[in-house]
Amino acid sequence: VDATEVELLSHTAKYSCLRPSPLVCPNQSLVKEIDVIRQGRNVEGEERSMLSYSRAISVCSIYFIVLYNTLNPSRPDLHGLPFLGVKILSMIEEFLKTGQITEAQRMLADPRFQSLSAFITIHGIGPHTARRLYDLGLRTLEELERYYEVKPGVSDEETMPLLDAEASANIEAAGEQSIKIGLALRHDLGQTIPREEVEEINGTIMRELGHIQKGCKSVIAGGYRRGKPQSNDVDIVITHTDWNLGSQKVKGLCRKLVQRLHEQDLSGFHEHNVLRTHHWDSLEKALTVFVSRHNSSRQNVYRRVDLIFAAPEVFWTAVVGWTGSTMFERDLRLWAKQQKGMKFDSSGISRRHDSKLYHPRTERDVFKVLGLVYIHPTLRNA
Ligand code: DCP
Ligand code: MG
Repeated sequence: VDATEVELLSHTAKYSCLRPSPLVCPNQSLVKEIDVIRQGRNVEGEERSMLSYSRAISVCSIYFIVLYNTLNPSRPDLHGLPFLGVKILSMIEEFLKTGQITEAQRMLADPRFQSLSAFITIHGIGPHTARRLYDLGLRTLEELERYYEVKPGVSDEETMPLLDAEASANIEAAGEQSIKIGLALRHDLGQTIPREEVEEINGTIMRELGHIQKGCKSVIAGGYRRGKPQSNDVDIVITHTDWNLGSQKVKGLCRKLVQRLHEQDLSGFHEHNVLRTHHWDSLEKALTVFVSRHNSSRQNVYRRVDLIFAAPEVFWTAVVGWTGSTMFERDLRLWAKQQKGMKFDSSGISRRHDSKLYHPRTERDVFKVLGLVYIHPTLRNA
């Protein structure tokens, strides 16, 4: 990388949706160390600071060689790179000298950090709830189990009734229920899902959907689509192949499918989007816990599966919105707003001044409408 190239990068690369970011970064150990500090900010609810570290990680993932040069006086001065402030640069310097960052090591040894990090691994527990539980004096997952009166591995419907529209009337209760499920199934939900099984789950779900509505299609989005060998959950975006009538055909399908999966004993628990207090788009979706029978030698495994239903005219927007990464999505939104006067989210693209809607017919069209060069899903690991 020569000086002009760096100049170019530093000016255009503010938005991660302009940068091809591979899954495996050239210096994983540095990123891992910075990520500890990011996690520390996350569990403490320091969102601005967390975002700075996320951005630094994202930049480091593709610029490691450039960074290295930064610290070598015989190379050009590269302090102009985006999102690498004095503090983070000095941490990187420390890492390159010693293989560690003091602040990260301090954090890893901090009991509060350990408890909060453990708590947020549970589905249904975010940083805010984690701190509330910690303030109640709870320190370990076993203590959480006792607090919520959850018996590990026990997840039958007698102890945990289905989350449905009625439960949603009480967000508080629904949140608690979600945590109980997360705790009871924590050993299953804590395991990652191999690609092969992700594909099998998609196959099963689309087969069941075919019994309700013919002519649907799906794309598996999320980390799977970005090439991750193992996923924490499965994100499936579904639409109908009929461009003109698909919109009507997709309407209400979400509830029907979840109902059917439940009748077939394929779905243990589910939440509808009404339950989501922090939902960021208006698509019909179900956040389910799917009963996966992938490995015949093993028992059923519970897997988190998100089903997202989109009308054909917003299908590719939804696919792009659910492919991630989270940083890539954030910058897509920012780019659209700041540079194009447009609004992008998973449920659609519109022009701000006159609310004109765009209906891209392919994924490349989504990028074109936003004035972006197409980036392959496997290079969206910002
Ligand atoms: N997403 C988003 N904003 C959120 C949550 C998700 O933009 N608040 C998008 C970006 C994510 C994608 O949806 O990449 C799927 O979210 P996941 O949480 O499932 O994350 P991944 O699929 O990327 O990784 P994994 O499921 O393996 O943890
Ligand atoms: Mg996912």
